[in-house]
Amino acid sequence: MILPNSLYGLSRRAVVGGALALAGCQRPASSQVAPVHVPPLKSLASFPVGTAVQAVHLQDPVLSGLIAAQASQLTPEWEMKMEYIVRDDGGFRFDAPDAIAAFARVNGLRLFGHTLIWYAQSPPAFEALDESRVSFAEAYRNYIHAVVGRYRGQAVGWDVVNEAVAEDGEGWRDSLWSRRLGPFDHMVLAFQHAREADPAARLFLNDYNLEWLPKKRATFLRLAERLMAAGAPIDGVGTQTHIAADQDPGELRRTIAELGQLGLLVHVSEFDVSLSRAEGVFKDWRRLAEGQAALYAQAAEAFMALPASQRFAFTFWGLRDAESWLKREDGADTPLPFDEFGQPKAAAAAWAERVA
Ligand code: 9MR
Repeated sequence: MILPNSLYGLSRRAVVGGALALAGCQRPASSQVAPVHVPPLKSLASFPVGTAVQAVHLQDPVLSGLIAAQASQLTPEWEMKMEYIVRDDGGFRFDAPDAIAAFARVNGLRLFGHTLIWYAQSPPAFEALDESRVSFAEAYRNYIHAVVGRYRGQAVGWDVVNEAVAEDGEGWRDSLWSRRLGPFDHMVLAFQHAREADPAARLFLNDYNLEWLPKKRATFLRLAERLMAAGAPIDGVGTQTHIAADQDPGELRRTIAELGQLGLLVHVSEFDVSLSRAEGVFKDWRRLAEGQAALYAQAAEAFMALPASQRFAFTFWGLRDAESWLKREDGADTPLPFDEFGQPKAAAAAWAERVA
């Protein structure tokens, strides 16, 4: 199958470049980091244990060793998004996502694609489409076909539409995609195109703050039902679960349970528990760390309470605190299961106890 290499379809230059990029992929060196108190997470869980990764992480032998030892599934943290793949001239680049895919293959890990359509990213090449060469709808389809088609047979699933629900839970977000292709129709189309490109990949609707704002959760659940009713090929729902250490555990459990009631696969897709984001000016870090461990336990328990067949994966948004995106907000935050040296924390132990 020949896949489009730009928004406009195929160009010979892009095809040759893509082949060279693939040939250039090398297996990053790896070494094992033995966790001190907790067995490798993936050896305990009966479901896939995911982590977010960037291609640069895989060049670090210690970090890539930790990833290969602990995780059974990889989600590219940003390099499978439009911001990386779509060049300003409408061409596509795949070197970094290919490197992640190669690492997954070599180490026997699953690959999860993230993310096809996201309100937050509308590359200039899409913005500039004037319909003189291809229609917007055609470019949209070309993109999804190229990206999903490239990892066909390897990626076990995709976040097809990310963060579609409005911040306050009132309806859906406005985006380039909703304006050009319709607020609901652009989502249905995205699922259809992804299915055409890889019939075996499991297709997800993914969102955040579902445990924080019950109204947003309700809108998310209704949207998933509406997509199903419209015949969109949706297989699962993802709850990112970027939570703070003072999150109400009841709402966390309810979120995972209510998602399960849709009967679709459930992915805890970007789990982390921020200490810095907890309310309060004078923070008691020791208590917050205890709250964090308790939430790791609650999340694991709620996930285990789902029917086994619906447990798609539980993905941490990174393994070591040092790599967390939340460090950009507050360098003192420690949201992940492993400390900066790759040693498991109390949070990892609490999680591990509930899934074993
Ligand atoms: O953690 C990701 C960060 O490194 C990227 O710069 C950013 C933009 O691509 O995306 C972050 O991941 C987000 C994810 O893709 C969607 N849910 C929220 C995540 C944290 O912002």
